[in-house]
Amino acid sequence: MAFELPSLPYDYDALAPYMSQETLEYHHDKHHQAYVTNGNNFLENSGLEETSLENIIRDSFGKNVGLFNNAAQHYNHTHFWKWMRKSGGGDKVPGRLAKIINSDLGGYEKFRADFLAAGIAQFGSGWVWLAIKNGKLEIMKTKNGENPLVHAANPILGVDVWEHSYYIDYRNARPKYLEVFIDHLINWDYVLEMYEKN
Ligand code: MN3
Repeated sequence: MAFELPSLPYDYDALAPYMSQETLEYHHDKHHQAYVTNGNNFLENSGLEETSLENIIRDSFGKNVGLFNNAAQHYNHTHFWKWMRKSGGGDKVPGRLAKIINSDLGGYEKFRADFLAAGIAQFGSGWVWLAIKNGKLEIMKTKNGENPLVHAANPILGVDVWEHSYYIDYRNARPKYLEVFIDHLINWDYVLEMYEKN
């Protein structure tokens, strides 16, 4: 099935001042669109046209680099838009999820510190994740377009640490962008929704 660019689940100015309209216009309309367009070109005659996006990602990993990079980035960004909301973030974690963050990650404050540290430590382009691996929550980081699906895990939250995600609003200050993402943007309801699919 051909990839399609989803609309943003909010207005372009909805996340300001934390993430500007200009960032969302470039990031969604240009970057994500390019992954969709290029991904569709690589998908044609790949033998994976009828497979789900998740399986395309797993099956192309290490075999079809062009298809993998674009399909994974399409998946990552499709969820990334939904992992954010206006007036999100902070410790307003839905009860059930808060309990699991306590038991698996040592509590919200430790999750916040470790997630931030992982994002700062990721060298170059990549993503930082909260994922389920072996039945437990784990913070992971991956390079470029890779995601937990190709590391035997299922993502429930991810943040884009490619420079295109923060350079307009924060220049080179990746730590500031990550703090704002955690404190003001995370859509915990969608994180819970993904958790419950597992
Ligand atoms: Mn991006």
